Amino acid sequence: MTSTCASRRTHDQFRADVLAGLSRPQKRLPSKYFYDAAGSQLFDRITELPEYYPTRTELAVMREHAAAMAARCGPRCLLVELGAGSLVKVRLLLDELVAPAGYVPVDVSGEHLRGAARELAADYPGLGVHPVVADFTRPFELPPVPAARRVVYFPGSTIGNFDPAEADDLLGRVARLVGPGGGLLLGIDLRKDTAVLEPAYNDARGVTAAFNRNLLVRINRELGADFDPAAFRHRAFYNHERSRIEMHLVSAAEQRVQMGGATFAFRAGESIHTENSYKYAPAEFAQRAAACGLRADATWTDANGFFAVMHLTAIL
Ligand code: AVJ
Repeated sequence: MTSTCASRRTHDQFRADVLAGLSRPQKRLPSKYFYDAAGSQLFDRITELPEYYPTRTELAVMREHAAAMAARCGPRCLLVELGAGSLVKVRLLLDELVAPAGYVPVDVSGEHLRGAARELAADYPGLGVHPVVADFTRPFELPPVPAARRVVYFPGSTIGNFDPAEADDLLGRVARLVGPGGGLLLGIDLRKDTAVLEPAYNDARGVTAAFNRNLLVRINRELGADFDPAAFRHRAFYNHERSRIEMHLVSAAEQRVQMGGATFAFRAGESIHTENSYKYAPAEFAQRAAACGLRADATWTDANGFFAVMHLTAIL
């Protein structure tokens, strides 16, 4: 039972999630599966697009306020990053931290994680780097590294991809993971004009459309489905009522898709909901976090108020 290897378990979970998602009245697929090798490359291209403001704005906020953020983290902290991303942002923080006790990147992709950890360790001699291969949307344990304080770093506004109940659950688990007095440094994308939001997810070059469709390409390759990605149209719009960008793949025609023994029928115009990207107001987010055991005590934003990095402290 415990001998099943991690990649096998991940694969089985992927299959189960896809089957369950496509069996619902409103078909859906979890956005965490966007990031295979091709999807990660497409996401990197998205971050460079003129319309996609979040990454460059967050980087600007980090560059300007890294010293203040590091001061909040305090000396000898153990920095735990959820998702081992590009490593650019965490370097800005590491450059300012006073005698960090260690760096723990947590990521599902063991390969990506080890590569990133090695790269970072080479540039920060003396820093203990302890990668943990885990799906951070589920409970995981930290290596027993002595530290003055544990701080979780969760950049990129990935929290926005969680539904409110899932986000609350994650916030609660982070509070328990860092313990009373521990911290969370979090990137969140803020509410703004639809005229700014919608183009960010409907870029002129069609990179976001390719990123969205790549999920079908991945399902074909890894789960043996027979999706025709070209028969699905990319659609992204801002849902005001729920303060979120929704991404869908809309079937251009009536069609059937096979996967394993199962068949999924699509009406013309029927969609698969592939992602939510929630946008928050800082005060509202702080209120939600407080109910999950985290008190917001510092917020840094850009001049436009497009993006915020928030520091929160776990309370008893
Ligand atoms: C930054 C990874 C959270 O919601 O903006 C980009 C991913 N989806 N374009 C976001 C994404 C479509 C994304 N994250």
